[in-house]
Parts: sequence; C-alpha cells; structure tokens
Amino acid sequence: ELLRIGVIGTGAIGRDHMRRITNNLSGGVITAVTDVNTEAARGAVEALGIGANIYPDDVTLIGSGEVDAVLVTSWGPAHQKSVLAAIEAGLPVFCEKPLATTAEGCKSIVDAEVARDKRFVQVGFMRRYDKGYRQLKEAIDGGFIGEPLMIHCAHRNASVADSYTTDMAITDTLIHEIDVLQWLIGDEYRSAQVSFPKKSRNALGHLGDPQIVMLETAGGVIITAEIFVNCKFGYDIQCEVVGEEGLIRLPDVSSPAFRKGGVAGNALLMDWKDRFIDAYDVEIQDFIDNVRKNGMPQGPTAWDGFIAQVTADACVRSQQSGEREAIELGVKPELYSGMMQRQV
Ligand code: NAI
Ligand code: NAD
Ligand code: ISE
Repeated sequence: ELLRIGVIGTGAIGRDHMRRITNNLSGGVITAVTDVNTEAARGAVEALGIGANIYPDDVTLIGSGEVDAVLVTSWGPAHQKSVLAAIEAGLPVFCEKPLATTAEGCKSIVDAEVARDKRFVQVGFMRRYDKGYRQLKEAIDGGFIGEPLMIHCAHRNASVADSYTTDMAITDTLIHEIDVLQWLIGDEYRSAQVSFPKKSRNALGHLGDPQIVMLETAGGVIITAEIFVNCKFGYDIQCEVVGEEGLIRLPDVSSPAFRKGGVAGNALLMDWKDRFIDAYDVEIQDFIDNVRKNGMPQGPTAWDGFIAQVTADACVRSQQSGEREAIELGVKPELYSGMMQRQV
C-alpha cells in the first residue's frame, strides 16, 4: 500500500518535495494539498498532473481521512499549529525547519509526543542525509582525525529576498549548521556569540550581512561559522573539522573543470535546491520507508528541532547584546534518549 501524503504549503520547497515524491521516490503518493494561497496549491497539483484533492486549510486536510502522513512545508511561523494538529490526529508528520519559530513552540510539540509516548515528527534537517557530511561523520567517529578541536564553516547564499531579515541569518540559514554540527561531533552547545564584520554594500540597508557566529560546546570544541547571504558568487557550503591528528573537509560538489577564455575553473551551484538535492531525496524516502514499516519516522526528532531553536534563540540574543549567550536545554525526555549517536 502506498503511503498517502498530504502537503501543507506549496511554495518553493513544498513543490520540490511533491515533485520528488511523485517522480523520483517510491512508496508514497500525494493525495491532498493545501496552501493559504489556494491558487498556489492548485497550480502545484496541475503542474505535476496528479489527482490530489485541494483542501481549504491544514485542519480539514488532516481530518479528511485521505492521508496517512503529513508534509509541512508552509512558512516557518505556520509550522507549529499544523504539526500539533497532525499529532493530535495520530498522523506522522515531516516538518521543514524550523519546527516552530520559538523554543516554547518546539517544546509544546515535544510535550505532545511525550504525552503519547510516541514519535510522530521528523524535522527537515537534510544535511544528516548528505553523503559528504556522512563521510565526515564516519571519519570522525572512526578516530581518523583524533579528537575534534575546532570547526570552521561557511554558509553562503548568492542573494536573498528583500523580506530576509538579520535574525533569519540564524533562524533560517545557520539553523542547518546548528543541527548538523552537534550531530557530527556528538556534542552539545553551551554558548553562542555573534559578530558583524564590515557590512557588504550588496546587502539591503535593514540586513546585517555577513555575520560570524562562534559556538562553544560542552566538550570545549569551538565552532566559527560565517553566514554571508549576498555573497553573489554562488550557493557555497563549507565545513572543515580540525582534530588532534589531522583535519577533514566537506567535499565540494563536483563539476567539470573548464578552460576557456584564459580561465581555468569550476562552475559553482547558484541555487540551494541543487546543492542538497540527493540529501532531500534520501531524507524523504527515509521518512516514507520508516512510516510504512514502523508507523513512525526515525530521522531528526522534535527534540532536535527544539535544540536547534534554543541555540538559534541564543544566537539572536547575541546579535542584539553582542555578548556571549548561554545555551541551556534542560533534561532530554526518555523518548529521545539513545538517539543522539544514531546515524540520522
Ligand atoms: P515559500 O514561501 O516558497 O513557500 C511557503 C508556502 O507556504 C507558500 O506557498 C505559502 O502560501 C504557504 N503557507 C504559508 N503558511 C501556510 C499555512 N498556514 N498553511 C498552508 N500554507 C501556508 O517558502 P519555502 O522556501 O518553500 O520554505 C518553506 C519552508 O521550507 C520553510 O519553513 C523553510 O524554512 C523551509 N525550507 C527548507 C529548506 C531546506 O533546505 N530544508 C530549503 C528551503 C526552505
Ligand atoms: P515559500 O514561501 O516558497 O513557500 C511557503 C508556502 O507556504 C507558500 O506557498 C505559502 O503560501 C504557504 N503557506 C504559508 N502559510 C501557510 C499556512 N498556514 N498554510 C498553508 N500554506 C501556507 O517558502 P519555501 O522556500 O518553500 O520554504 C518553506 C519552508 O521550507 C520554510 O520553513 C523554510 O525554512 C524551509 N526551507 C528549507 C530548506 C532546506 O534546505 N531544508 C530550504 C528552503 C526552505
Ligand atoms: C533556506 O530556507 C534554506 O533552508 C537554505 O538551505 C538556506 O541556504 C537559505 O539561506 C534559507 O533561506
């Protein structure tokens, strides 16, 4: 039996996930779709030529009896309500990051799962499914570079929409590093501090860009992360882990080396949709497979979503205070214990 999936939010990534479920992956079918912009929902269904029904809102989609699982790909502030409604209805739910836009919102989702003593949620932290990050993790876990001491990374976008604000550099962009780095080294964050280098003239007046974030872990590892969302030259993700015995770096996406017009080079990707295209395929396939087999997902948890949001909140506080801000998670519920070291 195919897993009948309902999609809430048919913007850029909602349509991209609908495309991959329909054309590339196995075991799932899109049966229901909604968007606050009904025309967008209709357009997404028509563009794919699928027979999914269009619902007026998330609650009617969830209660339709037509879906076995839900995909939340609306904008961030709408996630919490849809995820809670799915859990309430007993439906597994894949939610794009952020799980909710506040730590309290994420905690309410954790509490809803704990109350039912069951996992329903997988958060869209797809980098854990990326081949390059997996290679890094395997090497680090195997002791190849000895104890990790420092991580240097960069998250660069060629440009962003005018509506992108200074805090979104953390809550929308750095959030991927926040999740993947603690998973990579099996450690927990303790503090965060944000600095603003000289501002790029390519950033709009309201936006602080670039930014440098320093994260410190319980184990004493220091991470420096550059976020630069108007870098112009491409979508560029870098990560270098320095250990006691050596260093290891995330592989760049391969592209043909060219020589032309007096230049020897390699083209860079420009669009985030392409950089992790394989990872998105693997994460959604993993969601479908686990829900079909076990009735629940096993990828990044609601607790992982909560960790990311608490950490992001500390970074945003530091953007405003300029100080080093503490990160305190509280006690991890039993439901999620033993999940920290798993592969994904
Ligand atoms: P988008 O703005 O293109 O699409 C959002 C869609 O959700 C819009 O069509 C909007 O009308 C709809 N929407 C908003 N609130 C809704 C609600 N309450 N009910 C139903 N539909 C609603 O945004 P985009 O780029 O597709 O991002 C969507 C989500 O995906 C965001 O949470 C974003 O952080 C995440 N995302 C994740 C990426 C990743 O690499 N994992 C990449 C891009 C986005
Ligand atoms: P988008 O603006 O293109 O799409 C959002 C869609 O959600 C819009 O169509 C909007 O009409 C709809 N929407 C908003 N509120 C809604 C609601 N309450 N009910 C139903 N639909 C609603 O945005 P996007 O780029 O597709 O991003 C969507 C989400 O995906 C965001 O949370 C974003 O952070 C996340 N995202 C993740 C990645 C990633 O790399 N994992 C990349 C891009 C976006
Ligand atoms: C977007 O929402 C993403 O998730 C992308 O991965 C990130 O690079 C971009 O900056 C975000 O806006």
